[in-house]
Amino acid sequence: MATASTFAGGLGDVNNDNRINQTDIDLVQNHIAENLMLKSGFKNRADVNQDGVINLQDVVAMQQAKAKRWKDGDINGDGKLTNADVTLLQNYMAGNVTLDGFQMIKADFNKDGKISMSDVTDMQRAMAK
Ligand SMILES: [Ca+2]
Ligand SMILES: [Ca+2]
Ligand SMILES: [Ca+2]
Repeated sequence: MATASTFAGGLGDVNNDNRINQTDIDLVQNHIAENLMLKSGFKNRADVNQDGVINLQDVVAMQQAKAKRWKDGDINGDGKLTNADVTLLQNYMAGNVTLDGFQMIKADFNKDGKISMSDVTDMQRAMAK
């Protein structure tokens, strides 16, 4: 596990405590309302759909992540981590499909706050176990 001193939180886990809860949602809502501006390292994790702006869409995705039971890497939401999820992520990275914010949160499999090739390889490794 990464140390707490680094910006290791996954997408949506703004305060980096390993869960997405009301505290994270409050941070993002305060940022949107300009009551409290997030620092750059926090901002990336608050922009869960990675469209470059932190807005209500990100809050909605975080509320979904908080309210629903979900599994890391289960991007298509069928309750399992399978090749279909890996293919979906690869297609997303190739620009063939778009993912919504909640899917992006699940796609950040290694919880480093971005969607990258390492999520694909880590998902494949997790499936091979
Ligand atoms: Ca966004
Ligand atoms: Ca799945
Ligand atoms: Ca990642």
